[in-house]
Amino acid sequence: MATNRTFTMIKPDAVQENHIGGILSMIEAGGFRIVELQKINLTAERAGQFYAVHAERPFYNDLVKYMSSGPIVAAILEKDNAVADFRTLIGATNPANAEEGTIRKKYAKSIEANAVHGSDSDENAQIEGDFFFGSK
Ligand code: DGI
Repeated sequence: MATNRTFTMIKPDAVQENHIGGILSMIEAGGFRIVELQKINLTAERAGQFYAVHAERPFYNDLVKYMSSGPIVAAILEKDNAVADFRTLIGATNPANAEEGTIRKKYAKSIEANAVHGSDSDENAQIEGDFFFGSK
């Protein structure tokens, strides 16, 4: 995956509450092109693999349980400066700190149920995109 791509997930609470369309609209309005898109259920095992980097964190078990609690939407997005610009569009991890106009400000319910994931580096964007869509 080229460095002008990032990876995102719409998390279970946002899918459950019918915010797929609203979130994808904000993504497209933000200048991102949706390259790959898939609605899928993560097993606890797969969710655990995806968040393995957080395995030692106290919230890991809750995070795995939450991310496997219902369907998610996984997508690869394309834009110049995709990783950094997407982190700006989604806002802070904790919605209490997310700026006005961000996806998490509008749709996140808590630091855990925070509506969307966005890769934090080009390297992780590649790894995470491949996790769902395979290497292209
Ligand atoms: O890259 P982010 O998603 O913004 O944040 P991250 O990589 O630090 O954490 C990954 C996810 O783990 C985050 O979206 C929600 C969850 N998380 C992070 N910090 C906490 C947390 N969940 C709980 N319950 N408590 C935390 O302090």
